[in-house]
Amino acid sequence: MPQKILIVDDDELFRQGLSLAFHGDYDLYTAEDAETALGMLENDGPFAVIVSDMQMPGLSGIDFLRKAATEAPDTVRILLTGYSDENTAVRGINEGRIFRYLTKPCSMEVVRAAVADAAEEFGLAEERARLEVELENCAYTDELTGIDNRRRFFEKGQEEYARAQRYGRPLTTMMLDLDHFKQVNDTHGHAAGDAVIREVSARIATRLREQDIFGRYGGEEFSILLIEVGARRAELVANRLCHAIAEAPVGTDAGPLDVTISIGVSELVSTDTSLAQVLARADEALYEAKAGGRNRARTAISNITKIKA
Ligand code: GH3
Ligand code: MG
Ligand code: MG
Repeated sequence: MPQKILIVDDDELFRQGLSLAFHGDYDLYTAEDAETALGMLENDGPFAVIVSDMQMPGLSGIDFLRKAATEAPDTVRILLTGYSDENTAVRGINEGRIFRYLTKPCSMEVVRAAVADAAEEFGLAEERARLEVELENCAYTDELTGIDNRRRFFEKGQEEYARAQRYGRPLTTMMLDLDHFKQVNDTHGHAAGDAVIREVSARIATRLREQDIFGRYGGEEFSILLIEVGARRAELVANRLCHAIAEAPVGTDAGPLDVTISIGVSELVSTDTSLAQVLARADEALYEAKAGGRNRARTAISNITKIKA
């Protein structure tokens, strides 16, 4: 898709000249005054580049570009000035954060070159922003399953932990671990093991609510934070999750495999001093679930007074 360029100039001949010069290279918009251009910024953007004349009836080019810098900060701005305007232009260049200014009269070739540079600058900034988002996703997302990684789980979990503690709200953690998973790898290969981890993760994710926090804690272990949920309800959820994994075999390239998980559940209590402490109890309960025969959930018993829901 060609980049959008907005030309703002009250000189009709100049606008027509640029329209001809740019024809086919860009998606060109022209406006004869700043007010019209502001409307276009709002309705037709995003624009890669704005080229604005300085002297126009109504809002001046400087004031227009200053507004544009606020309303469309990513759009790269070029100012056209007359020789006599150069002193005033300095103010505009600072205030409107101008990429380049051109002194009129100037040839279409000069404008073309400046717009090409500005459009490239816009493209690079876009690419940088895209990479930043990608990098952030990489840092927070588990590659195999696409769910939150351990780091992200703790970041989000920490906030919820603090909120629940402060307001005395219920909060429950779960630790989940695949049963006899080493055998899956040993018998069917690592790729089949990966497919199992992905499918288990997907089945769990679809059974949680939007507000719950679900992360891959490590290898074949997952962790969950149920927001505004106490141990009693969490137990029901945990049993449902065990069932959701055990009820149907997981399809892999090595054929359908029967898989089960064990879950430890632990509720926040008022004497807890960290999320890690709540998770540690869930981990102990998980070991009880394993010892009790696997494919089941166990809840940590706490003698401490529970937070009321
Ligand atoms: P238990 O029922 O007691 O949990 O037994 P287990 O075999 O599941 O537990 P163990 O901790 O002995 O083995 C876990 C295995 O999980 C060992 C490891 O190679 C495997 N594993 C960890 N991460 C991955 C992964 O990302 N992909 C695959 N395919 N395997 C993994
Ligand atoms: Mg295991
Ligand atoms: Mg394990």
